[in-house]
Amino acid sequence: MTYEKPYSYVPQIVLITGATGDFGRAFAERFAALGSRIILVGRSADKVSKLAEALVKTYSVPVHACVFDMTDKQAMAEAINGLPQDFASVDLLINNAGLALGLDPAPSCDLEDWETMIAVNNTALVQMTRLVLPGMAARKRGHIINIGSTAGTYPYPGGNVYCATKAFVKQFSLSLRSDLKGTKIRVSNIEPGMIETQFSQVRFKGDAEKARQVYENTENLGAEDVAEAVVWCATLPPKFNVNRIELMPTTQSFGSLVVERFD
Ligand code: 8X3
Repeated sequence: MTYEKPYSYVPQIVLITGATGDFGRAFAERFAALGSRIILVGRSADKVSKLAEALVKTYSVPVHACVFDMTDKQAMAEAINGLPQDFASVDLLINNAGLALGLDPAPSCDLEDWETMIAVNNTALVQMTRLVLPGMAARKRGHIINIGSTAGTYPYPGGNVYCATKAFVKQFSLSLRSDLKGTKIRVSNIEPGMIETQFSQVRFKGDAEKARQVYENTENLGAEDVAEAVVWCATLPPKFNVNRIELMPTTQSFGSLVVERFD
């Protein structure tokens, strides 16, 4: 029996959306450490260029910075279609950009929050995927890693549209696998549960105290733990496709279904 070493495959060009968030930075660091060329996509020119500089300095890898808002379809198309030649053959796309906004019950929550979540978590994700796929298919090489969520499987009060967007990401990932038979392109959906990041600050719109309470008095996972799962999937030999990984802190588990009781 032969044993294949970990990291038997290293993606050469890795494109990461939401690159300056906690997950994005953790992914960028791990792939840069493996020697991959990195394409960073973020909204803030300042944050993207600072991260690019840090990666170049620490890991001596080529980094290309793309600055656009994920909801700007035209800017996205221009940036991806105009990638410099030495970054153009993306072989790992990490669709990481995404967010949760609000935790109010459906009848009272903000419709614009719903629209933003759908625009970023779903519409932008499919647009980015569609831009990158033809090149991967022509090269018969590529991997799309979507960052889903346990929320795509397990609903919770106030999760409403956020949960629905992540269910979309799960099914889109699985459906892509059907379409991509014969192309050698891999697709994986990584589905983290509660992870201590800026996620809750964003969800609670800057309410630091509410965000802090989500992670208090327990043992949390961090972005680097999710990066571990992403790197594992991406560095398996190309014959090995991980469809889904659902992960959560050991301290998080399931509650029972609830029943409405009448007085
Ligand atoms: C994050 C997981 O449960 O906080 O996607 O919505 S949860």
